[in-house]
Amino acid sequence: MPSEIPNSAMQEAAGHKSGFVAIVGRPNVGKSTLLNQLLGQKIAIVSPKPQTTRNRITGIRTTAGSQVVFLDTPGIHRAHSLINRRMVEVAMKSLREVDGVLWLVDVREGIRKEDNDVAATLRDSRATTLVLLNKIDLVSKGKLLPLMAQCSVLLPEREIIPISALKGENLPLVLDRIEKLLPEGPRYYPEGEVTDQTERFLAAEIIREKIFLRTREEIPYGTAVSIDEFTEKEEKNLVVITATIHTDRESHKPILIGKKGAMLKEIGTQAREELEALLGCKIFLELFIRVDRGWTQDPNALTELGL
Ligand SMILES: Nc1nc2c(ncn2[C@@H]2O[C@H](COP(=O)(O)OP(=O)(O)OP(=O)(O)O)[C@@H](O)[C@H]2O)c(=O)[nH]1
Ligand SMILES: [Mg+2]
Repeated sequence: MPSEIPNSAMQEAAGHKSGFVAIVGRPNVGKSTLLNQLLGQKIAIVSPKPQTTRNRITGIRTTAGSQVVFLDTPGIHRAHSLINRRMVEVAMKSLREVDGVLWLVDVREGIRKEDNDVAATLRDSRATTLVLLNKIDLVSKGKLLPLMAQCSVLLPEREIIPISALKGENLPLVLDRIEKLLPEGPRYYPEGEVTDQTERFLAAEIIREKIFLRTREEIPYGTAVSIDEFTEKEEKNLVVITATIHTDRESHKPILIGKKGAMLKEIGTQAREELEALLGCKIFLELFIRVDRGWTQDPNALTELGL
């Protein structure tokens, strides 16, 4: 249980259930999409590219009788670079701290080597694992049976549920099973709190998502976003945000700026519009680009950028 949770949150009626549930799986299987759907609100960024999520993202779902704290995690893969190794560590560490695990497999991709490693960890875990075969909207039902058989060999006696995180298919069943695995426990967070991420972090993530959606090849992977200023001007219902996009190569800078600044402008406009909807106020967003050669391989730079 996180130590910062106040005692006042512990006053609960008997029979109340609560716990922590990690969402894990290979990159791009739909973990963040699932988190957002289970919460009914977007709190984790999503893109068609693998390795979009870099940190552990907390999402809280409160009902009359229960509270689940979901932990969305970076995709687990055989990582070589330092940044990717750190991301995989975040995911593997999350597995040790939870009551339940949602293990996602992309039905089009099936089981790969990396999945065997995770399955081995889950076999020994005290957490209840649900195996979720995701993206069933993309394949015919007949394709599911061999994969289900494979999963039941890898992780015997775990429930396997085919879902579509994107379309919401079978998610009520998943929520029902999560409710059943939760131990009795208090409400850790006040009702209405959906995440413990700061507005600064959310702003940096939303900018990073727009970069992931708009740039190609290695550019998104060499990019990080830091927030330099986040000032609320209450009298004007305005938030002033200044952010820096860090790129690890000089040659990426002109691409991120675009012709006559078009790319940077588009990233900024899209991020601003989403932030305005999220925070319910006007946003003044200014973006800068800085070349930080090799930051993805530099332990200190990674720590500074929250990785
Ligand atoms: N058709 C379909 N697409 C999906 C489904 N779930 C997720 N996707 C898509 O798959 C892509 C990856 O989704 P994410 O939620 O970012 O995946 P992730 O597992 O969080 O990825 P990483 O953070 O990179 O590990 C996005 O383009 C999603 O729209 C699904 O059920 N059906
Ligand atoms: Mg993700």
